[in-house]
Amino acid sequence: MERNLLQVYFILGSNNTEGDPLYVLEEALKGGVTLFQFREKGHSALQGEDKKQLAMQMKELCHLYHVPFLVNDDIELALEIEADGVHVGQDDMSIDEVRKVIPNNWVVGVSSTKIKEAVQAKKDGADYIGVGPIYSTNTKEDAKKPIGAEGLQDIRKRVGDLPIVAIGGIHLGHVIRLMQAGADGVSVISAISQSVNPQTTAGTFLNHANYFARMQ
Ligand code: TZP
Ligand code: MG
Repeated sequence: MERNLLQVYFILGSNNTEGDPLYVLEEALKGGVTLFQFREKGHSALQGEDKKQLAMQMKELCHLYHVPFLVNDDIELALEIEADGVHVGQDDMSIDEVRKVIPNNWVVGVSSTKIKEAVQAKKDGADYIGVGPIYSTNTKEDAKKPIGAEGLQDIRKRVGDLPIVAIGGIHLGHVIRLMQAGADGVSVISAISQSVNPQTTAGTFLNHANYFARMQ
């Protein structure tokens, strides 16, 4: 995959904002997020037809702004609504199983907290890995222990040029440090979804990522 897509990777589900998730998403898209993942999980998560309707509307919005739309975990839903890819965790379907049922050109991402998981994901042919949690987060209830920028750096050393996006507790002030540690970009939920101005926040994330790129 084009690694620049990972620069500002926004993730959102209906319970990550008190507002209208479609409004938050469109603001974030206007601000310049580069990739989007629909992650409908946890407390009061939508299911069935409601989940599908929201996903379809989000996909349409993303495509309006030429941003690829990925689905977390739910391969069936991703196929039904013709997403652009999927993201799976360590406890979800294996990459092999996923690849068997999805179109060739889809992006497949895998979560990795440890070196071993990251190395395995690379072997299995993941397009990118989501590495974290980097910092502590209140967004994911069952999040593992944070690995810090050092943990990210250790993983980068072991996976060559595999595209990496850092995730977990990330705010604007972390971007440069995490890209120095080897991330191609940052993945955030609350920093954008809980922002009073998601558009400005997304735009500032992109400025930070671009600033780092220019310094290379
Ligand atoms: N995986 C590891 S941490 C996390 C996920 C989905 C939550 C990230 O949310 P936030 O609000 O950016 O910390
Ligand atoms: Mg999962």
